[in-house]
Amino acid sequence: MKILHTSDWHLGRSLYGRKRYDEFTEFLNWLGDTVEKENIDVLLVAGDVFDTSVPSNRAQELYYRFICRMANSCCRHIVVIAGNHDSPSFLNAPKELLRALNVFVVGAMTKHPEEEVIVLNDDRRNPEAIICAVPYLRDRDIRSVEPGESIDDKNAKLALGLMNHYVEVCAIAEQEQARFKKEGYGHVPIVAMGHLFAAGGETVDGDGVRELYVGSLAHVGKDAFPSAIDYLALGHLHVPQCVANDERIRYCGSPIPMGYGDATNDKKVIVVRYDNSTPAIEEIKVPCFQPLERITGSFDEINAKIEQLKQAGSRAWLEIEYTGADLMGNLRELLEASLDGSSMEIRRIKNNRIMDRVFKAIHTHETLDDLDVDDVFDRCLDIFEVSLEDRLIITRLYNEIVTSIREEDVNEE
Ligand SMILES: [Mn+2]
Repeated sequence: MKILHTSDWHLGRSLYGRKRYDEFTEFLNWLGDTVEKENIDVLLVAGDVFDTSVPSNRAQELYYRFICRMANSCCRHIVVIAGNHDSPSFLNAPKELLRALNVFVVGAMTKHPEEEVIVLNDDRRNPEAIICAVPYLRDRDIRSVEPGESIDDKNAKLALGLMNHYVEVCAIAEQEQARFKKEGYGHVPIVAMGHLFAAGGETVDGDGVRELYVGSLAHVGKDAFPSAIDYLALGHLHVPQCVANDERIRYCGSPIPMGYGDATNDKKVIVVRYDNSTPAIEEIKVPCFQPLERITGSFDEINAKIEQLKQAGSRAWLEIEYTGADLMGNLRELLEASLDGSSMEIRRIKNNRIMDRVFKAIHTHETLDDLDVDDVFDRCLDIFEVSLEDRLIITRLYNEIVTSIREEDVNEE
């Protein structure tokens, strides 16, 4: 049996206002080809299928078209869990229809943990894997609020709630596993899924990962997961990595870089093969569908780099940071002219000189598009000259509010 683990597609996401449907289309075509070439039996999608809780029709089309392609391929089963960006009720809405195509969707945890345990059968209808499809667990799913709790109390409760849920779901899977053993099926592996921030996880600036919890204490450690799990397919962090050096607890990462800070990382999907009871794990590199280039320097340095990229026939999207000494009000016009005759595009220009000298401390050249909500809040704290000590407390409270707003499922009725 061969399993392919992917996550964090973020279908519908844009980069500085530029839609990225071409990349998503190319990725899903590549993924479909890879599933067929590698003879994948099971596809696991560990959350953040869509970038927003109300995905565009085009993003939905990509998703359903891919599922249809898979339904006619060697891939016998698909399991999809919701991530923190997904609307649980949106993912769940076509659940029963998709079930008919051997696609299992788990949008949210319910009062019935057995609903997260899925037994997959092979061609001869023998059990081949037990999947613990634990979706992203929202604060309100796993934590009861009590008055007068400190932030540390809250975090400890969140981590505990998360651990307990995995224990509960895995216990059901283990019962199934024991039953299969008794019936003579040997060791049927338990493969768990999750969308969470594991302790010590690596993120890079600009990779688009939302801080999930209020502080860092709620990040769960490796020991939060029951030892009966043979492989844990995680989503949420966009840089591929193992948790605490354990090969079997992994983030596959996002298949396309979410921002310039993430552009130099290799993008991957993970293939897990079970011939007997020990898994053989292999990483497959996802090709780069749209190169992103960050250029920093004086006007001449930037131009030299552009010339070099032009010579190489680059079609990169550029993020340019001008650090030269001269004030250049017409920087964009000049750079656009340098790009003439190439298929490169400028996504963003940071003109530090103008910002430093002329509008010192006022961020006149920024528009709201350049900032995210957290940046705006930071600016607000600056303006009110909030002390460092107060800043920490206020920021934590603010993060908690933002998280709860983001976790609200706007489509749910
Ligand atoms: Mn994500």
